[in-house]
Amino acid sequence: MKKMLLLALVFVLVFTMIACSSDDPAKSELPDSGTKEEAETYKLKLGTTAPAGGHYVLGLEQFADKLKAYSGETITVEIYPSSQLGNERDLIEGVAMGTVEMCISSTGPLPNFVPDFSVLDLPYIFKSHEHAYEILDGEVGQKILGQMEAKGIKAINFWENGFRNITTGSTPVRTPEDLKGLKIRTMENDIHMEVFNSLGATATPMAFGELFTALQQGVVDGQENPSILISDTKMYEAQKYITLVEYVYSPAVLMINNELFNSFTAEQQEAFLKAAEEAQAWQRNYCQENEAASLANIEANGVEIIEVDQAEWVEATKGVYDTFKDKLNQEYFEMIK
Ligand code: EAX
Repeated sequence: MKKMLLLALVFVLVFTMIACSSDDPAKSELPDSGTKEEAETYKLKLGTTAPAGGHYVLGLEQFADKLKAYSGETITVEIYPSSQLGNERDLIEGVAMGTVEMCISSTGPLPNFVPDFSVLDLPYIFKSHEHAYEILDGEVGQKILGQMEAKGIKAINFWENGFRNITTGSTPVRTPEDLKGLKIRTMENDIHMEVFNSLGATATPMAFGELFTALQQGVVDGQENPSILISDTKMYEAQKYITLVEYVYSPAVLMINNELFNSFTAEQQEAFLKAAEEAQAWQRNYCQENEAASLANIEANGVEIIEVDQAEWVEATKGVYDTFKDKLNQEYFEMIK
């Protein structure tokens, strides 16, 4: 009798196990309608230093629209342009702590959080947009982004800020020597600062939100940024020359608080990543298509365009590599070269 009972028990147990295991994969593959109702709804604040109507914000609007649609309207994003939620360092710290849900920031200040970002800032390390995309979307870029997780940030992907040019107010910069004695605003980035200091200028790090006034008031003689952002922020109103050095490729990283991202359902995470990937492609394409128009707009507003022999600038900035050699991730450096 005991034996029979035991057998029956084993039978029930095995049957239950089979029933459960055959049920599970179907569940995860085909979410039932209940999943959506269970998913929490989110309203995310996203900060950027760049202006409304500009290269980041137009891409972010694409992202917000797609995310809203793909998430079944469970995730909406509110964009706060023009440093309304703080400068890039504040934004990154805010996303790490969860006081700001999301931001997009150029990689300029990121070596202060993850030193391996530095390798991306070396002068003339990227030969073209395509070279940059290949590295950033490949192993090097993805490994560096992954390091942000330890800081509390899920770094999603690289968008475009662009190749950086120099603008000045009263002194035209035609050769590297012309930078001697000029005060040039840079980002809070050791390598960018060293480029200008080593050429005899005084690099003056400053928040982007303070830059326009600083140019107008002559606190600095010039600055460096991609043409598209120079045009978007109307810096031509305070500058007379633009020198097309393209000395650094400036990527931007889309970020979200890591814990917040992990609180999304699997479907919401998938929707989020899909929206981010599509918006990234849209935004890079927008930047490339509007590069020439931005430069034309700068010129139309009274700024002289100065073309340079970039080989001369490559040579003049070579010393920066030696200064930072020991601080760079050698493996990534070799992979980019
Ligand atoms: O991310 O600070 C800068 O010069 C950046 O290019 C800007 O914040 C865009």
